[in-house]
Amino acid sequence: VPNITVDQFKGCLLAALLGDCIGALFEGKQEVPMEDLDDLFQDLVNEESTLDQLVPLEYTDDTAMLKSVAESLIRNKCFKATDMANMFVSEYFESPGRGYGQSVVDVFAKLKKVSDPFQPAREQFSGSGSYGNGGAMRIAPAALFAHQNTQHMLDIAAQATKITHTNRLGVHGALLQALAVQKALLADKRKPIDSKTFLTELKKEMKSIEKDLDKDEDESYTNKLDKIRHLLNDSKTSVKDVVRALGHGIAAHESVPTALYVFLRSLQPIPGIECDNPVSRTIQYAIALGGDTDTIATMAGAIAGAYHGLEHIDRVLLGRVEGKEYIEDLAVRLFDAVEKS
Ligand code: 8NA
Ligand code: MG
Ligand code: MG
Ligand code: MG
Repeated sequence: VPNITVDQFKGCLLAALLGDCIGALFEGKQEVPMEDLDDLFQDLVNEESTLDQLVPLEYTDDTAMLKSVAESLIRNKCFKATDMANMFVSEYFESPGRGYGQSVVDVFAKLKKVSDPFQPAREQFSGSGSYGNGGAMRIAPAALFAHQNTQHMLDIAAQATKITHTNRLGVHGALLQALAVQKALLADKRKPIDSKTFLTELKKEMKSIEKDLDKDEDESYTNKLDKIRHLLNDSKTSVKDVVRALGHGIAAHESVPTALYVFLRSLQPIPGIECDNPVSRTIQYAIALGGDTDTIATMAGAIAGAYHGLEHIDRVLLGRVEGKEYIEDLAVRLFDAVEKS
């Protein structure tokens, strides 16, 4: 059994924070020029740079909701739907300007009035539920909290997602993200990650989660995992290839597999990215893909941070973002809650 450390919890949540805050500078841009982005990152990691007027970079909905997931699990030592829903609602109404999805705000308004915390989410999109990536973007604390028991983790992750997202694609996207964070956390650090094995094991889990799906359903996460493997096999894979094959949008199925690909690709150097810190590289590459940059960078960051740990969080980069002390303390309290749960 691997020895999981509090520094991995810190790495996970701090890298998620970095991805959100830096990614938010580019959210919605269809293309992000590699060279400009590399110049920005060189500046951001340079203590002497004159970027001070730009900082602190503010976090968005991704981190705001992640905070609530973590705080609710810490306080209750288990998942409590009403409590987590209340946390989402009060966080949103205290700070509504953090770039929430267009439709999820209707859920928050309705949650104030109903007693069933799952009802408003079920009513979204004429009853089909949201397939946005808002469930997956905030799920890392649930993966850390329940990493010792996969079934328990998947159960908590599904429930935590269904407070706002009930569409199969939204829920299963959060489950894939949780599994990826758990796997990165538990990976043997004495040898490099074998991407093929990593993906094969995730595919086994997702096959079982998607067992009721039509075999040739194109939008299955099982199929996406095969696409990730193909892209990793080709050393000439470009930003455009990745976006074409996996997407970079606000839908869970067009961003969660993308984030996983970004993590695995960023284990090695990437042409056009100067920085050799693997966590910073992960975040930079996620942003280079454009689209929902904050959310893809936060998800890729969470996986990378759980694997690489606090020692690979660039302190200068971290100095530029809002909420770093709070998130580091949150990681400590989440780690303590695991030991007591
Ligand atoms: P959400 O649940 O409001 O979903 C986001 C959007 O996805 C909706 O507004 C719809 O346009 C679309 N959508 C989701 N489900 C369906 C469906 N069943 N049928 C048709 N359309 C659907 O919000 P969320 O919490 O999932 O957030 C997702 C993303 O939006 C996050 O990146 C978040 O940061 C936010 N956001 C994104 C951008 C951007 O430009 N990429 C900008 C601001 C906010
Ligand atoms: Mg956001
Ligand atoms: Mg946003
Ligand atoms: Mg986003």
